[in-house]
Amino acid sequence: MKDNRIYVTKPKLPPLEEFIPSLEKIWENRILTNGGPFHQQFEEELAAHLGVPYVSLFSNGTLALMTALQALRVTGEVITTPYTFVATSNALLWNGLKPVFADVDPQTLNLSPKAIEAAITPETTAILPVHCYGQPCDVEAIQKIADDYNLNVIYDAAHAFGVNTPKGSVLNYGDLSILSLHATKVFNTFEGGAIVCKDIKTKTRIDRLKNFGFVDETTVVTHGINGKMNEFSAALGLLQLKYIDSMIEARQTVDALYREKLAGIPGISCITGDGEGRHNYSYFPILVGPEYGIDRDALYELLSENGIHARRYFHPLVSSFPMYRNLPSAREDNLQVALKAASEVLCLPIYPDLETTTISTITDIIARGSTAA
Ligand code: T4K
Repeated sequence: MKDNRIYVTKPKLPPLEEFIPSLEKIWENRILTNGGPFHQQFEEELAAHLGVPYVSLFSNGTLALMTALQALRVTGEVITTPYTFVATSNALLWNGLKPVFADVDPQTLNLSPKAIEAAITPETTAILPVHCYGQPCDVEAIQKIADDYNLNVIYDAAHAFGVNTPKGSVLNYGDLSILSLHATKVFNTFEGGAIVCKDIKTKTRIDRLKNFGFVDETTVVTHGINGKMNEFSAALGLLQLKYIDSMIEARQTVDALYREKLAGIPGISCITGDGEGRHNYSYFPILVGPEYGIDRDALYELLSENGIHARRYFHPLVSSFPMYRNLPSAREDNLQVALKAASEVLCLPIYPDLETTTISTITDIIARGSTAA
């Protein structure tokens, strides 16, 4: 039976006939993975497209994150946000690191530089911020803290494909940035991820770490893992690069239409960036405040009853999950802004071919909900 529900996202794929020649090449070469020709070409073209020095491709964003922490030999405590997908802090636990949660900024819902500074202890070695919904963190302030306290910065840029500050790609800030190229992201290779780094020495270490630690056929120099991207995903990524600009433009149209139609509904606010640089419109989060007729969960249900499956990204807070909730930094009074956001946020469907009529249906339901109390 066909599922007619509207989901928070719908992956965009290039025309199938354009992908067939790449598939034929893979079938002909029978090089399916382990750094084949598509992998090599995609790494180069992706770095050029993003305006970054080096890219190492991964099979997903989570392995990229876990490997980034290994690449910098991070130890001890890492300051991070509770307002994220659970992969962010799970990557710390997988590396035997202690997450220290700090609160977020009420405007951007990204880690607050002030809260970061207050969380630093003698055990702190790194900061792991997230460019949540693709909105850049306060990268300059975070870099200043990192320099003052001699800390590494690894950005979880899973949402920030193609995002620029006025000074260029947001991925050039910090020591490393990681991307997710998962099906639900702005740019997808089915599953996929990447680490962006600044020098060839670091790239070489990352590339060894993602390939079992191999240097050559018989030499293994480190405790690597298998994080490699396969040729199918790399070939798809290469083709997606042709379409990414138009996909982001189409998302921008959806974003603008939502903002226009939601303006003036009491209690509904949209998260707004600083308007500088280039955004990617990866999510469309709204905050359902106390002045709205019903609470966020009731609006979620109302939309759901009408076939619209919005998502509460990021509720519940990561810090409330069993493996984190006993940490001192997980205390609710330490994370008040994040807690409030998690109780009010609702991410509305956004994808390039979301129809105008569907957007109107969604915003009409939201407008009706405001008088439903
Ligand atoms: N850091 C951050 C900040 C992240 O947000 C993520 C991932 C990561 C790190 C880790 O990166 P990866 O290891 O995943 O590369 C989804 C994604 O699975 C996850 O990648 C993403 N963040 C997270 C925010 O969202 P779920 O559990 O909400 O996905 P799911 O399956 O419920 O999909 C959401 C909706 O998308 C569905 O209702 C239908 C639609 N959909 C989904 C898939 C998979 C499709 O239409 N087609 C599809 O193929 O986690």
